[in-house]
Amino acid sequence: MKSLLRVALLVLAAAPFATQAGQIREYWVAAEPVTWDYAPSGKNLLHPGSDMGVWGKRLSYPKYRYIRYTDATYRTPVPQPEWMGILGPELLGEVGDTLKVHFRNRADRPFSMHPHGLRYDEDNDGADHRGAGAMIAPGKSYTYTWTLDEGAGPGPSDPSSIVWLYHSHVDHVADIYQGLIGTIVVTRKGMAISSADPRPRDVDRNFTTLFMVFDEEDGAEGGLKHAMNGYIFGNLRGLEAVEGERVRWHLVALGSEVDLHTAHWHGETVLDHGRRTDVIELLPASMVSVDMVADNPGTWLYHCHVGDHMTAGMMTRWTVRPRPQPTVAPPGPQPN
Ligand SMILES: [Cu+2]
Repeated sequence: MKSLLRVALLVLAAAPFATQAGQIREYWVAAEPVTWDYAPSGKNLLHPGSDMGVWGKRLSYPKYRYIRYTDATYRTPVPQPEWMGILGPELLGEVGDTLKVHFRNRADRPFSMHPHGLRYDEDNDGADHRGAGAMIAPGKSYTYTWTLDEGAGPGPSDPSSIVWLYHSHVDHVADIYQGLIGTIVVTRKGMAISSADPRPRDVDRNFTTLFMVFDEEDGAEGGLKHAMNGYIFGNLRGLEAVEGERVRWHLVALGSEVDLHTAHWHGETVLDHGRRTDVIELLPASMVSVDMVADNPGTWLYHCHVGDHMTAGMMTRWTVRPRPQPTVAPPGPQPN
């Protein structure tokens, strides 16, 4: 009897591990030098008759980006949707999962990966010049282990997934202006599509936009690139939904005291934690997830509503395509 009780207690003790153990999700990410172009079309796509003012005088700059690869060979990059622009890969998981991020520094200066919101120990903070992951030298690699515990997941009044920033944290300010920025999306436990696909099942599409003024020329006005995902004057493209889709928008910002942004959608409204609005306020390191039902077909402005940010090109357009109509057979003679 005593041994039976002991077995029962052991089973009870083991049960939480069986149900709470999530997936281990591996990502291979390299920091690499790139040349970034803030307006690949070379044009002001908002006002085709106008130029881009002082901000258009120079458009390409050397930067760094986080690039995701398929595996440990770091040979095959994983393609990203056009709208992601300068953002690094979106790292996904469900509460209970663990992210193993194999970081390789292919740049010429030390960089790191520091995640907001996730659970980590000092070696995996990727910051503060302390711990094994704080400063990865050029040519070196480090595997970050980050846990998606309850504290990393959506709170009671959050939607079914929330966004966190990650960025390099060696030279705190410069690393971010250099372009080493990405996001993590954590889905509430039980809301993932499947164990293989941690995206939330109550959403049809998600977009992430970073509002940030990149300082390319030590504060000179023409070098202050008022960018959405690294693009100015309508050059952020590919934000396209289909009529009727449930769209989740993740909004993030970084930068300095000029980085107070008011993201504004034309054509639709969003639900922000129970509040209905069409403007979301952002400050440096803000992270906000809001929901929209895209039910108004058209091509609409999506921009920062701060006056001098609009002047500097912090604007683009997004599209809701009409839902394809079911085809109806033409009237004709009925078969006998
Ligand atoms: Cu702004």
